[in-house]
Amino acid sequence: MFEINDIDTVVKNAIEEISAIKDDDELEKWRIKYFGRKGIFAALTSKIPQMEQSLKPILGSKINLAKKQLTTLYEEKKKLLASTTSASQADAFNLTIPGLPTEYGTLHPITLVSRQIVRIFQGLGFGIHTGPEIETDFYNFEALNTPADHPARDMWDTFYLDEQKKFLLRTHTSPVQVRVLQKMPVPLRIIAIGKTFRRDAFDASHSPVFHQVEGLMVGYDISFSNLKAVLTFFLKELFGHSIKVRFLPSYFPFTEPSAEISISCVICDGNGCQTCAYTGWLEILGAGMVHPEVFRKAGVNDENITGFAFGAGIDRIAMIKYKIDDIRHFFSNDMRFLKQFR
Ligand code: FA5
Repeated sequence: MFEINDIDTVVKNAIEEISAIKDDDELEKWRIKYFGRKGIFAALTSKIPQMEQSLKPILGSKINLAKKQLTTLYEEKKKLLASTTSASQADAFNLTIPGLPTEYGTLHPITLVSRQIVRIFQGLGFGIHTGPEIETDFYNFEALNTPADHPARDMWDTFYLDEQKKFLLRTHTSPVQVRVLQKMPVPLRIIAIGKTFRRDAFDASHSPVFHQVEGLMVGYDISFSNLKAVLTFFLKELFGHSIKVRFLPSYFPFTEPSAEISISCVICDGNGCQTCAYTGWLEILGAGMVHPEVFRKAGVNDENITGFAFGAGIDRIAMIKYKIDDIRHFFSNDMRFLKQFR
């Protein structure tokens, strides 16, 4: 039960509360508190039927009066808040406040290294070529002196695209050698950079998708000395002129003779560390003199033409240059990693 005076107390409290209100949210809470379905006025009204008969009309009209008074206050407050908010919004357009910084993207480390390689070879007069990522068996293997029954096919675990094994994802950039020899006149010197694919398990140093740079220089007087000179210059430009470059005999079906080329370890300066497996050397390139069979398959039949070719893994080069211990960082799309390179 309640008394007539209780209504006065409710009104007094409501006026005090509304005058302290500073924003729309508080005002809405106030409205719900007094006028909501479970609000104070609803509660008061619901009690009228239990009141003494003679009091009912007095209480009813007193409640109505109070509601009217508070509704007027509510409307006024609402208008006041609307006008002050737009005034403070006008203040927010302060033209003297410095703007928010623009977020710039960064280049992927593979892109950075690729661009640097392109610059070095452009300086030596090499043209830049590309080839398709989907290749045929002919360009990826057959024309590179690696027929189907050749044991060297085991060097490249291949993603085939059809049951006949005619189409595949190129396992290296070497098929570009054949495509260029077919369409360009000799002498020529080119590099080709792009994605390559192998069914290798994804671990710290292997990715099923990686990047290679291929090089090819062909002419009438190209010898192994040219190969040594060009690749030594390239590696010193890339890693710094204090490194040592080492050539060891190797084997590739499409070059004869073939070489494996290493640089002195840039982490330990050749003294031996975990990165170079305590050998002091890091293997960077495969290379050699173009095999006569590759020239024949590409339709180059002049016996006086010779050339050298090389191929390197760009991901491994980027790992060495930027001291990255896991190739998987390149493919993780982690902004914290990517933002370190500019
Ligand atoms: C080749 O692919 C030859 N085509 C290179 C060549 C070209 C030799 C021209 C002679 C003349 P190899 O299979 O060794 O060679 O691969 C070359 C480089 O690719 C390796 O040294 C390594 O850096 C990189 N590589 C190979 N497999 C992976 C892989 N799964 N993930 C990352 N890098 C790889």
